[in-house]
Amino acid sequence: MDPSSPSRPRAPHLSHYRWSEGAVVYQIYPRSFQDSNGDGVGDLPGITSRLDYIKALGVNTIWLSPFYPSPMADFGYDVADYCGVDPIFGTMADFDELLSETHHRDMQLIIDLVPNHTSDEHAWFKASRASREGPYSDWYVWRDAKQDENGNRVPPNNWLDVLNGESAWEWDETRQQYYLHSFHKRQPDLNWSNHKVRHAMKKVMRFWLDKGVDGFRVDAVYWMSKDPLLTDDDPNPDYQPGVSEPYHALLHNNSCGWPVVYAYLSEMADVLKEEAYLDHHRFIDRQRFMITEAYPEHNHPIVSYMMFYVGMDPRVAAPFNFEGFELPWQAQPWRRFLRRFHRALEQFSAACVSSYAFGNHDKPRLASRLSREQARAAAVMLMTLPGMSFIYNGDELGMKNGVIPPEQVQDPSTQNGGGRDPERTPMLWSAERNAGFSTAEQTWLPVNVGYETSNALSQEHDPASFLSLYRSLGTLRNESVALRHGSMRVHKLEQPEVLCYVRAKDREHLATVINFGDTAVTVELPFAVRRSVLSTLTQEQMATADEKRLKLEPFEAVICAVAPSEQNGGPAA
Ligand SMILES: [Ca+2]
Repeated sequence: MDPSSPSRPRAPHLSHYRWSEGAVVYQIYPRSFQDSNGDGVGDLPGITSRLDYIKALGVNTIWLSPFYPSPMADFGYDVADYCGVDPIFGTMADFDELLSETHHRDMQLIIDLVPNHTSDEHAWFKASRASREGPYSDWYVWRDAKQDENGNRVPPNNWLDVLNGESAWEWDETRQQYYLHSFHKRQPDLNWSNHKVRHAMKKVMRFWLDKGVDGFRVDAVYWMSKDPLLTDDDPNPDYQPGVSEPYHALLHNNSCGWPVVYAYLSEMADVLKEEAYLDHHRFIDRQRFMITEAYPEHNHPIVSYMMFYVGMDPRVAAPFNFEGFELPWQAQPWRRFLRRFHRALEQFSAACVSSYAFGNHDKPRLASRLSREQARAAAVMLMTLPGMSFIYNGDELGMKNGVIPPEQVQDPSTQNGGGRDPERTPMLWSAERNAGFSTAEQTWLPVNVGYETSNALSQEHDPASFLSLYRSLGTLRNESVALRHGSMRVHKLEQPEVLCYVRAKDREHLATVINFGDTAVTVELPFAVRRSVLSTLTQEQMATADEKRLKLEPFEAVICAVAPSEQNGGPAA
């Protein structure tokens, strides 16, 4: 493929579905995926060299975490140039090659957009801190100092930074003012109430859309909008000093999440619908899409998620759903959530695309949060729920948190009991040096122990491995119109520890049944089982179908084809 030509025009598909519906999305943390030049850090050519592996998982969309020029104070989430490639990851030609090769394999590529803040090395911030008068003076959140009773300089209010729970304000000697940083002090917050900032960010979106990217994952959106009067946050009555993270001393009711954020986001989403990006509008499966990162408000998660549809066209945007991290691994809370959430989406619009994730670069590994059997059942749930299913790189191998010696800690965040390095360790490709990730003497984070016996290569040939399970699930999801585009109906069974839901489209009805309990159980389903399709246990132990009765081993998850009935959204058999 010629990397200099925009790679977007591809053989048009005659599908009337959008690619986002039922997508299998694979999140790549570029630093840790594949190093191609032996410097111990993953890079874009490394990713390109692994595209066939990704495709074989049944993935149809890749999400790349940031690869932009950055001083790496927060490993790329501190962007110094939104329209470039950091030399550590390669060149723009490497990006073009990756995009082109991704499209060549009929996969989409979405990229991380970090709109809330830039690096302190971004040209906008350099200009903004240089003068209170210049054209960029109001692009960031600047305020004069306050004075305490002794006349000492103090920050404008009590807001805290997310990464360390210290003051979110940093004094700047040049401007003789404080600037706001909701995250690291080297990540100053952009002033989104300035329309020039919004205009500039939409230009960034067009730069990448013109190259042919299929959409964006939008980072940390809650912080884009805060109280313009900068009122103090309220104290958190549940805060336990010395036990809770310092950031949770306050409720953050004014420092983030003001409703104007939904107007900003719908303004961004409108870019995806501009004429230039609907060039294949006859084929809606080419529609660009963006997904926003925001963890829900604890007491009302469904309200939290639905707020993102205010003023939003659900054909081009959706909020991330983080219940895969928020909910305990129990049948009852999941049953309740799934029933209520999908009813709310259906009522809003048939065009809504939900999204599920059980792992990402900010949260402890799935296989460390749960047991091996539970993590396999979670994989079945992830890949049979509606909407977009996000797999974090390495979770398909059952990778666990790495152990980071104190002298090798990289993450600037001290939250979550010592930072996010454990979930960011290098991919385990093979039994070779550094697990095949890199030929360097030392990799940027240490490689997990045990890779000699369990890695992508060894798991490929083991039918009981995580990789084999994920590949089967990916293939199943791609081949199943019910899993990709079907309705969702949650059933309540006699056994409270068993979750059951049916995805149905046309004549295809697939039930997912998960035993959350640690004892074997026989359940009576409200419909007849036709055949078992997949189980988290090996073939020999597979649940046996017996009309409406199904036997499940402890922690087993099964998928089975069932007879259409009124109960599961189909015509009575
Ligand atoms: Ca490298």
